Amino acid sequence: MARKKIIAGNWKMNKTPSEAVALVKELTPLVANDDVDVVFCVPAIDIIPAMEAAKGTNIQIGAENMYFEESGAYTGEISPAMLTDAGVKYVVLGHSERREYFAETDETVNKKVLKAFEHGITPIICCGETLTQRKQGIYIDWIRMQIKIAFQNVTADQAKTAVIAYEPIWAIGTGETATSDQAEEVCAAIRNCIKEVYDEATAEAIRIQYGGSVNAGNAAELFAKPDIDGGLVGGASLKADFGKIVNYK
Ligand code: G2H
Repeated sequence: MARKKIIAGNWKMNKTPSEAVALVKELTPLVANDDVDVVFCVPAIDIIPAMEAAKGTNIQIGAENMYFEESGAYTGEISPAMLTDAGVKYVVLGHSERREYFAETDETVNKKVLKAFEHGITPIICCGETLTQRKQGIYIDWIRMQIKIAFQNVTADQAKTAVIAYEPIWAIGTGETATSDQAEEVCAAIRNCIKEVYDEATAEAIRIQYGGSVNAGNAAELFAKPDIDGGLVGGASLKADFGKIVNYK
């Protein structure tokens, strides 16, 4: 069965609540495409106003992070129940910026992945290598390790519904995109890793995005690759270009 593409914006730390509403309204007619799942992953404070603005459209609102505990004395964190109560269905987990600036590890990503599934939230699990790791030729090994740890104790039925975002760190926000062949090589290796950990059916069902300077000019070539099921888009998701990415065909 063909996998439905999923194209998600990752707004990062951009847009105030009123700006978020304006951007959702501006992009709504441009991203109206039911052939793909369209998700806007927005800052926590923007979730409710963005959700309101997206009501009745094909846009789904996601979060950019979530904590792995249910509730309690974790100042500044947001819980899975807070997200589900607001209607959130997707959460980005383990983005390289969270790993770099907020000390996230493969182990905390795994805890968050398990908690997201427990609450019926689909995790968009990020992985990716540094330029040094790529040059050293260890990038596939590195990503396989990230995937294996992120999926520890995740069942095959859960894994089938997950989204993985392959984001080479050297291509994030740099304007330097991986070539479609480089991206496909890693996405295929990720699918193979999922097949080894689970089975063929799980590997065929799971959706794998590419992320890293995706734009209106390179989306079609990237998304045409057999193992790339869409994209996680940063900078270009904040402007009208996102409409062109969603309608890449
Ligand atoms: C990678 C990506 C979105 P950008 O972080 O997750 O951002 O498209 O700006 O490289």
